Amino acid sequence: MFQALAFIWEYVVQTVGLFIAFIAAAIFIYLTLRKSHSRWMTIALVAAFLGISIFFYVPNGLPSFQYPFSTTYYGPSSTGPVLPLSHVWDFFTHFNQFEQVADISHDPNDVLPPITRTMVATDTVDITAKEVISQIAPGVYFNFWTFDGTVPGPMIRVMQGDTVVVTLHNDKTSLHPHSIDFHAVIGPGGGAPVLQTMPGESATLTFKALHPGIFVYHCASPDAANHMAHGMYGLIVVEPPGGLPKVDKEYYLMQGEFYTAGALGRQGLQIDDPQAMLDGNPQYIVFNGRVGSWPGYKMQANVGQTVRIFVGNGGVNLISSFHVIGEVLDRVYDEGSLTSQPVTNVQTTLVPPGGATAVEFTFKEPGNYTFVDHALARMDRGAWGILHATGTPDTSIYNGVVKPMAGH
Ligand SMILES: [Cu+2]
Repeated sequence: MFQALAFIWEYVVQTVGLFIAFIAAAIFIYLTLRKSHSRWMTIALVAAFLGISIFFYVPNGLPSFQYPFSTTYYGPSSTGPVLPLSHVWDFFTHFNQFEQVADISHDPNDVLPPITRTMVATDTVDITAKEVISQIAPGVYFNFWTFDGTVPGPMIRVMQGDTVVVTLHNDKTSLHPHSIDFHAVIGPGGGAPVLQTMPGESATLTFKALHPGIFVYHCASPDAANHMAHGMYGLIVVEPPGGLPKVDKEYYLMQGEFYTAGALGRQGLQIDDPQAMLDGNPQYIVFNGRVGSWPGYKMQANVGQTVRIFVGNGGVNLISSFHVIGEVLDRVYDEGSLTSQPVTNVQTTLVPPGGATAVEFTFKEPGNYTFVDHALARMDRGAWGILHATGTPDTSIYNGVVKPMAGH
């Protein structure tokens, strides 16, 4: 509890200041009115003030005991994206038990080996849902809800026809139930009703991977959007028998949004803002859970190497316009389809929320290549990272004097 206060002391100071100012203003207004008006005139003016306040501050009806106080929603879950105030209390009283993760970002180099076999097998997957504290940007703390403690969660890689046995453990320190909806699963809820798991418990789903493709998985515990906006998503790649064409390097990225009550860059522990999520106005738009400028990705390749980037979008609201600055994507597995012919020679490709793709290209020049959501204002909200290529320059394809502090 006291540790939590250390993260939000700026909010506490701000709230106390506002409270003092409000009381002082109320006394000042009352004394001023009493000096120049009769008692009844004062009461009438105070009533008018209160009435106008209610008109402006309670547009959706009377406040209820939830956070935020006045939010309307029509989703199928009973709670919607709001939290009962008891959950807010539970969060602060349980703050000490949350693991504090130094770097929430799933290492984009952490990709499972490609499928090379042609015979089906049984794959065992164990995932732990865990609620942790980490940083979206330096000094900007957030209560991430994760799969295995990173955003995105682990990449799962199986072959078409495989039987997949997934066990979801919900860590005992969790405050919420969690689940997984695999877009690769054929059956109600993508497996979520089977994998709905209370804190400290486990559940197992067995499914057959019928369709090849690059699929998103995500928590679907009510409110699913709210769980995803806390970081609960990942990719499951179902490869055709024999696997994908061989490349030299593979990377794993997922774009996502964070909706904080504090404005962009506000320091300290950030409380999430369900109304901003409903409105589709995130403060942070990032790859792999945190802003791209810090502490920098370690994605390296050599000139002449062909790279493949698996790109997913956890959303929950925004379509990603994925682009690698200074490259043309030789091949794009559009919509994550691994059975259609890849689209060739592409500048920017769309990755919808709950969708994925893979892009491939061969480095021809050394240097930094910044990948972005090409809705470029989103770079300033964090949506970028760097691929670095080493090797010998080829002046026949790129030549000139490079200026300092130029470019993106
Ligand atoms: Cu969840």
